[in-house]
Amino acid sequence: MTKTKCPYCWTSHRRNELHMRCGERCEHKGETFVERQLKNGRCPHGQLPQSRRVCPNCGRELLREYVDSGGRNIAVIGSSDSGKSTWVGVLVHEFQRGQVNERFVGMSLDLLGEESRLRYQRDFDTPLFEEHRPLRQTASARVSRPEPLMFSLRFRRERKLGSARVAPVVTVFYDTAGEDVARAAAMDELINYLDAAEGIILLLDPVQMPKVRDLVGTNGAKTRFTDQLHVLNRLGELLRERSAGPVSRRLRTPLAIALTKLDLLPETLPPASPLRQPSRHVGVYDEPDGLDVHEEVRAWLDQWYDPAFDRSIANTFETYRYFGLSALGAPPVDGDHLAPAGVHPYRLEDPMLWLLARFGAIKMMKGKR
Ligand SMILES: Nc1nc2c(ncn2[C@@H]2O[C@H](COP(=O)(O)OP(=O)(O)OP(=O)(O)O)[C@@H](O)[C@H]2O)c(=O)[nH]1
Ligand SMILES: [Mg+2]
Ligand SMILES: [Zn+2]
Ligand SMILES: [Zn+2]
Repeated sequence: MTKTKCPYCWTSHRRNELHMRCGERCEHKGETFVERQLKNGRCPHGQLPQSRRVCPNCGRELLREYVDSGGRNIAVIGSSDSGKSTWVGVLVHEFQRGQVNERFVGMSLDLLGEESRLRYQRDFDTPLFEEHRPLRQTASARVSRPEPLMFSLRFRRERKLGSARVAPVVTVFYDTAGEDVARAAAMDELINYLDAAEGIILLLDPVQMPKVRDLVGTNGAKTRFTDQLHVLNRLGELLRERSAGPVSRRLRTPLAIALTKLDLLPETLPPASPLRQPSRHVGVYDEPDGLDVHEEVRAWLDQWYDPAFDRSIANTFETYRYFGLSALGAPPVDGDHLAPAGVHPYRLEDPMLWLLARFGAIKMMKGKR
């Protein structure tokens, strides 16, 4: 029987272990009981319960769409300032009404629940697309747990007899604070969260790599600097502690590793680089394009960062893929203003499309065109 992972506290529960809550008319209003205590659709006190299921561990309500579809959790991690929040913020926008939306006909993205909608509006959409300013640093999980951003994605599949809509993929994003990933103690707190993830997206900030910094300078920006190799090793260590199998086995969770802020790096990319071309994922995930980029970024990391990085990943993860992207398309003017031309991402969606293809939500096109 499939289990439901609570998107708030990351514990797993069987479907019939989920709780329900007594309704308005019950004198025990607000109390919870195990779903199987339900008799003829009524709570143990004989009244109509609230319809939403409740997590037995943390007591928070689970959205029906999440429970029914078995939501996929995607963890977004990376060192401070690597661009995690900006990536999430622009991604949702692109899937809703940007270029990605145009390239996947019939696709729709809906934020699920009031909390996700309000938070996306307040923390992502308003600053980036209305006030045209960079995002603020994400609060540490020591202060508050990373709150999930939940949305459902629907794709239309072309069939011989017309098209059919397929079941939605409910996705939950956790945008962690980079400062937590750097601190070992805080990272331990993130372990449940990483353990619950069905896909991990690790963002790498090129500006935090010494050779790149010498080349592009820091534009006067404050230099927060974390060893990204350390982040990766720590991630592998923590996931391994949890996995049941022998320690030598590589981890199964698919890992997408994306180099961010490509707009700062044109000099480091050869003229024929696939990273200078727009992505070819139109209606499907184009695997040859994905592999071209993968090899390119691997070589780039060897040259500009550290060959130990790829070795470390290959030793730790069974399935991984490199990406290169820019969420903003151009560097911000300063801490309060994005580039005047606005937000023009490129290859931003690639890691997400790769995971969706692995989840079977979109088709993967394997052959050459
Ligand atoms: N040039 C460029 N800068 C970017 C891009 N994406 C993000 N940035 C900048 O990088 C800085 C960090 O971005 P955030 O999205 O806040 O990074 P974060 O990983 O969420 O940081 P924490 O919340 O501290 O962990 C901000 O100043 C962004 O404006 C990009 O695509 N290009
Ligand atoms: Mg952030
Ligand atoms: Zn009751
Ligand atoms: Zn919970």
